[in-house]
Parts: sequence; C-alpha cells; structure tokens
Amino acid sequence: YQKHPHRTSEAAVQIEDDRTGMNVETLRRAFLDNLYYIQGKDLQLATPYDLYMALSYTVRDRLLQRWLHTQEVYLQQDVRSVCYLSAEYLLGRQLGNALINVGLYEQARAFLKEMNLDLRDLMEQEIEPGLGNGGLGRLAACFMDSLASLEIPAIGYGIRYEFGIFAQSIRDGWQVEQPDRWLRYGNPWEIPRPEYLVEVKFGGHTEGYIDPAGQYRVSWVNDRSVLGTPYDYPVPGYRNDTVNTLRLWSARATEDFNFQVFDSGDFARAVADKTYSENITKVLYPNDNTYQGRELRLEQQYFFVSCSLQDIIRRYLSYHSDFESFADKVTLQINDTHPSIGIAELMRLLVDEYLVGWDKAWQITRRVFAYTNHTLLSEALERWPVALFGNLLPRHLEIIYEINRRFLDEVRERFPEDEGRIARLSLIQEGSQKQVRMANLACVGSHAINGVAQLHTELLKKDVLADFYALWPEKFTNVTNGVTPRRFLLLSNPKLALLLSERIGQDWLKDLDQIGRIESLVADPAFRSAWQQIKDDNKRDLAEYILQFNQIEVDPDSLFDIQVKRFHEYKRQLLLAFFIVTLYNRLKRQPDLEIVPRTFIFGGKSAPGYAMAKLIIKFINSVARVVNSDPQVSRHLKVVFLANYNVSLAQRIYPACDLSEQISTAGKEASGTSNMKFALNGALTIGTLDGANIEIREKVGPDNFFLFGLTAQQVYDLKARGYNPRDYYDSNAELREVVDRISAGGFSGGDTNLFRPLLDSLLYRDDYLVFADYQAYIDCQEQVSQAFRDRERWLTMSILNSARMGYFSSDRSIREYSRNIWQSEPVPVEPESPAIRPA
Ligand code: AZC
Repeated sequence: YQKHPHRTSEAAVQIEDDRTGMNVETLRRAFLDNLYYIQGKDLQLATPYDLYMALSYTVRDRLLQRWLHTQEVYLQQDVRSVCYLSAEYLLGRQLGNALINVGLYEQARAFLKEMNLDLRDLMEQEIEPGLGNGGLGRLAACFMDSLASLEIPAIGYGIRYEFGIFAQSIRDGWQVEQPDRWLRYGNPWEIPRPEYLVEVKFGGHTEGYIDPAGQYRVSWVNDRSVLGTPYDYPVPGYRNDTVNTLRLWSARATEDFNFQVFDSGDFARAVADKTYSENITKVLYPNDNTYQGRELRLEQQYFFVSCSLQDIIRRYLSYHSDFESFADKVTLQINDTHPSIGIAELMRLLVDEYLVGWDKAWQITRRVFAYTNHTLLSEALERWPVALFGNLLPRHLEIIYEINRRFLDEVRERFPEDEGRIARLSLIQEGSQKQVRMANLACVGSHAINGVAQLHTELLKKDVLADFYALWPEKFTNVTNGVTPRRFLLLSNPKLALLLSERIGQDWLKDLDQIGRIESLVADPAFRSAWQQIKDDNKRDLAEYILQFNQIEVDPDSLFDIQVKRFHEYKRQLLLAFFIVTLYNRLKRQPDLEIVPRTFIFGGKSAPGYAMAKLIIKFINSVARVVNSDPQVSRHLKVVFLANYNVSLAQRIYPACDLSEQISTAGKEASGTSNMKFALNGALTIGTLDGANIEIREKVGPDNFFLFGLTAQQVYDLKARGYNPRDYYDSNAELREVVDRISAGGFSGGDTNLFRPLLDSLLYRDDYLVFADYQAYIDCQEQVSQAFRDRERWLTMSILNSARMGYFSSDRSIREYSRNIWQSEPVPVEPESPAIRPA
C-alpha cells in the first residue's frame, strides 16, 4: 500500500460499497480506485482528463445500479413505454448533469476540494457530445431529462455519429469547420451492447410469392446489409431512482458480406466495402432547418429507424406472442420527419416479416406513431426523389404507394372531384422528378400531429398542413416547447439556483411553477441586491472568458446584448448587426453622444454550405473589428463573436445576459428555446411576435418584454401586396447610411465587393423583411436603453421574467405529451436496497 496510500486493507474488500456508496469518504476512495485501475494513473501522474474520467466512472457506477433496477421494474410491470425517435440529441456535457441528478454534486465537490481539485475544472475537461444541430436536437435532450425526472418509462433512439456537429473556428472573420472527434479519448457515458445487434437491409428488389396458406406475399431481396450495434447512455431522472436509456446506433459492416469479397481475393474492395457500410453513422449532417437530399442521409434515417423498430419489436415479443397489445405497450414519437420512414418500416415488418394482415398492421401503425413538426420553412420539408428512394428501399416504396392508393381513395370519397386537393395530399409529388413527401407520410401514418408553439401550430393548420387539418382536425394539437431547469438553471447558474433555493426551497427544480414564489420578493432589498450581485458576477465570468478567448476587454457593467443561435437569414442576425452599425454611425457623427454602453455578443454556427449565412458571420466579425478598434466608439460599444457556440458555451452565456435577441421574421421561427433559457436566467427579451416569444410575453407581461415588428399576418399581407425593400432604403436616412457605409467598404477595408451579395439580397429581395422591421427595431432598442438606465426598474423586470417562466419547463411539455398524445403514466422506481444485491 505504499504506492497508493489512499487505499487501506479494510477498504479494499468493500467492493459493493465502493461502487454504490454515496458518502464523501466512499466516493473519494472509489474515485482514486477508478483513477488507478481504469485510467492506470495515480494522482501524481494523472492529467486533468484522467481525473475527469475517474470521476465519471465513479458516478457511472452509481447510475448503473439504478439503471439496471429501473429496467427490471419496467420489464416486470410490462409498462407502456414512450419511444422517442430522433436523428439528433444535442446532449451537452454529461458529468455535471449526472452528479446533479443522482444527488452527488456537493459530495463530489467536497472530496475533490480536500484533494485540492476543483470539480468545475474537471467538468470542463469533458468533450460534449454534439450529436445535433440546434433547437431540435437540444429539445430531444431536454425531453429525455424530463421523461426520466417525471418517472415516465421511455427510451430515446438515435444515431451515434462518430463525428458530431463540426467545431467552428474563426479565421480572418470567416467560419472554418473542423471535424468533431469527440470519441477520441474514450467515452465513459456509453455502454456498447453488441448482443442486441440487428441487421438492416438496403437495395435489391422485391419478389412476390404464395405462402403455404395460399396468401400472396412479398419478400424483399436486398443486395447489401449493414449491422447496427446499440450504445446505451444512461438518462438519470432528477433526484429519483429512475434511469432511462438513450440507445444510439452505430453501423458496422456485416462480416459475411465482406468475407465473400475477401475470399474472392479482392482485399482492398473488402475493406473499402466495410468502410462504406460504416460510413452510415460517420457524420452528422450539419444543416439546421434545411434538408439535405443526399442518399447517405436517407440511409442514416432508415438505418437508425429500422434498428430501433426491430429492437422495440424484439423487446415486445419477449413478453407477448402476438401484436394485439403492441399499441398499448408502445408509443412512437417522431422528432420531425427524419424518422418518418419508420411508418413504412413498421408496416413492412408487420406485414412481410410477422405476417400481420395489411388492415390490422395499418391500424397498429397509426395508433403508435405521432409526429412533431418543427418548422414552417419550405426548404426544410423532406422530399426524396422516387428513383433514389426506390433504389435504396424498393419494398418501402411499394408500401408507400399502397398506403397512398388507399389514402387517396378515402380522400376521393370525402372530396369528390377535387383533383387539386388530391394532388396536394398525395404522398407522391408529381412532376418531372417525382418525389416522396415525408411530411405527408408522417401525417397519414400518425394519430397525432403537433407543432411546438401556439402560433406555429396555428400556422400549420392554416398553411403548411392545411389540407391534412381539413381531413383530420382532431389529430392536431399544440405542445409548446420547454427547457430543463436542471441543466439550464441549477447546473449553469449555480449562484442564482442557490438564491432561489434559500428563499423558496428546492421544489422549483421538480415543479418550475414554484419559481413564481419569488415574485413576492421583488421588493425585498436583500433579495434584489443578491439578484443583482449574481448577474454582475455572471457577467464578470463571461467577460473573463471573452478576454481569454477573444482578447477583447469588455465592461461587465455595460448592457450585455446577446444573440446566440444557428446562423440563418430568417433569424435575422443582420438586423442586430444593422443596429450596431447605426449606433456606430451616430457616434461617428457625434462623438460626444451619450449612449448606454453595450457589449454585443454573437455566437452560432452556419451550415457549411450556406454561403449567405457564412457571409453574415464574416460581416459581424468585420463590424466587430472596426468598432472595437475605434477608440471613439469602443468606449461605448464592443462587439464579440464567440467561436464554436455549443451547449457548454450556452450554459456560460445565458446566465450573463441582460438582453436576449429573439428577432426572427414573424411566422418563421417555430418556437425557439433559447428565448426560454435566457428569460429563465433573468434576461429581458427584445423580440417579434414569433414562435414561443408570444407565449413568453403573455406570461411575463407586456411591460416586461420589448416587442417590435410586423406580425405574421402583416408579413403575409405585405408580401401579398408586393414588398419593395428599396422603398425603405429610399425613405429611411439612417438605414441608407448603414447600407451605404457597408457598400462603400466601410467594414471591408474599402473592398466594395465583399458584402455585395448581402446588400443585394436585401435591396432586391429581403425575403426576411430586415428593412421593413428596421425602424421599429431601432426604436425598440431605444426603449431598451432607457429601461437599462433605470437599473432598479431593469432589476425588477429581470426578477419578474424569471419568476414568470415556470410554464416553460420541459417537464410541462412532457406532461402535455403524456396526457394528450401518449397516454403514458409515471412508473415510480423504488430504491433498490443494497442488501439484496449479491455480495
Ligand atoms: C427548430 C426550430 O427552428 C425552432 O424554432 C424550435 O424551437 C426547435 O426546432 C425545437 O422545436 N427546428 C429545427 O431545427 N428543424 C429542423 C428541421 O431542423
């Protein structure tokens, strides 16, 4: 015991306790044990990453016992379970969340402190799993957290991308992408389950045959196949004994397939084919809100959906001998249309593989599937060319044609001689290049269709899915998004969380409506000053980060005005950039102008192929350079672009924000969720009547929200009348000054071409009405400045914003899904007594 003085001979035999014990001393011992026996290091040799790994294994051990037990309970009680199908899970770092949910955060901090180690430093070591693009993926992660916290039996299914969302760096103001090699140093949060391997077929053709009962059937003769290995991630509920599973599939070549080629002597091709199969789960497509019509993407979708459905059926059939109660035991939520091929796949499995009759199979399919739509943008609607689809999935194409034939017969009966309607509803878009419309498949194959905020659901009914609404109004519901207060308040803003818990207890963590109780403290001087102090501290922390990573000194006392989200024209980062240029112009015109000092902070990635969004990033960085290096201006204003915006960075940013920019063109942002995270952390919002902004404003009160801009209806009307952005340029002097300065090369070192595409798109099209909303936005920002001058008033508004955000917990969203769509109930898991565990 010389070499590892932390271990004593008595302690060494207490294996059970070392893996499950929750007290500080046991944890310390377990941590050192894992460091030694898993990382192969002692404290002297350990790198920070080793320490992170050792702590992660220590926490994982405690999760495993609860995890296995939860699964036992689910199996014994043959529970109804929610299967959430999503191509993306933007999980964020796992360690801090696991510590918090299992109730070990303070203990871990304590024993690490005794060893002169800082828990936060260890947590910073983790490379976050960035298996998603933006809001849709992060929503799936929040939902997994809420399902477990509400004790609802659930399993998330998705893809274990070897490369998640690319890492962004900024070079000369431009976005540069690097591969995200997140698995490089090993991943303590996953357990491979090769025993649940499944095979997924691709290509080939179909053949009809007569079965022994004289029944005509179809079999799919594929020409290749790929194996799916599940990797399980524990999803612990907040302070309960539930640990649900997130099961992510990884593609592996089928051995026999490769051996055939190998035997024929073509070694190189055998290896190449193997790599080809494994390509399926290599990389996440980095598009947000635009669809990528690449064959590999469809392969990814089919791959993970087929793996998941086979897995679901395997588990179901281990307890049932037919499909009679399948729809009672399983409900499948599809996160946008990415998994909608599952509707055809379940039909194929039931009809072809399990010999269930078509009508019965269709009845089951429709009962189990429910579809969430996340966008109104037509460029995001998935449509696959029939030829491509048929080559990859010949049997599914037949099934879709059959579904379509029966469906359109039904429509014809209800709406005779309405060929326009038939054409719009058809699963197949006719034309020079026929396409399979995945949203139509999702609507036809689901019993429920939901949007993610009230306005969004209304627009789905009125516009994008109007024909389906006319057919089946009862299928449509709204479930407004929410966010988990565990990660986005407790973990990310520990000081504010502590203040809340000191004043109103800890109930808010499980029931966010309780946060409303701080409203009665809004006039309490001690509470107010604590609130202000915390915001100031958080701003100082972010200022330090900015100094470290951007070498820009910002004033923590200035108004932190923040827009972080994916770059997209509809999100209108340009509108904020134009406001900055407007202020710049004013200061150049009148250097002694008194303005409220602001620090503008941007962050976000652009899809690598989205040239305009990349140019907007370049533009913002160019404005930043000019503003920050002009002493006349930089006394008042700083502009910062934080590279590689991700969940970890988001957790630093939200708590430090004064003003949250939610300025999308009305009718374009389905919901937004950063709007919720900012306001929950006491930021005020400047925003349009779009997505969930509308509901946030209703809850926090119009006096505590800076509203501007056209409504969705006004946007629609303006476009219908014929929108001419040039009129705004001609009639608005300040807007013209902004455009002219850019045009003259004011932010491009005299280069008048660089930002030409950007200006042209505004002057000649302005699809997202930047010019139309410019003046209203500038005026509204003036109100913001006025409000910020009165710090007491601002503080009151900040407290009221947090206090009134209870509704926007993802727990509330999940309760609504459970009640209105899933009909699922909590199944509490009692703590398993360590005494009954084998010695
Ligand atoms: C996003 C929406 O743009 C965002 O408004 C919403 O909050 C989020 O989903 C969660 O619902 N949509 C997508 O990311 N959509 C696609 C198809 O990528």
